[in-house]
Amino acid sequence: MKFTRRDTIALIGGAAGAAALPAGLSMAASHASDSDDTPNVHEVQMLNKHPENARERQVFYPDIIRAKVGDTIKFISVDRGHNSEFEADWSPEGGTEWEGAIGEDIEVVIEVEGAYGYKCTPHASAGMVGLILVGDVSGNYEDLKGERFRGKAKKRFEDIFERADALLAEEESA
Ligand SMILES: [Cu+2]
Repeated sequence: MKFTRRDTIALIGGAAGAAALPAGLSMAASHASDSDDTPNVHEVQMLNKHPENARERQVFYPDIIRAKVGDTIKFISVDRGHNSEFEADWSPEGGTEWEGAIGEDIEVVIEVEGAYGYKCTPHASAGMVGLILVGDVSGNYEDLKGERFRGKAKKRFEDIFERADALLAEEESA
């Protein structure tokens, strides 16, 4: 098999790009379409393995969603055995609540702005958690970051918050 120089560059670019992709980068795509008032649908896959890092097991992908009030989050049961459930302690006061059954696809319309940490009920302490940032998150984002998370959720959230901080800082400077 012969590669042209262009093919090679494309391959290298693709591989390097994939390796450098932080979890949840696809949020950039959903975020880009958020500039108007039309409600958007954001898809989150429930997976046994992270698509770009097989060492990361039990994941929501992407694990950060940037949304606005009225947007729909669609949790897709790609691999069996997972669900998505809101967590009152990780949500804004009076925030939208949801609880999917194990193995069920669910659609959630977020009606209250703020930062929402959420979990897969059986795998929360295994680190299967995610973050949805809806509208202005200044009301509870810092509180959420100060929560005490259990097991592997602690490390996952640290990583998630690092990327979310960068995303919010970027928005502020835009
Ligand atoms: Cu799970």
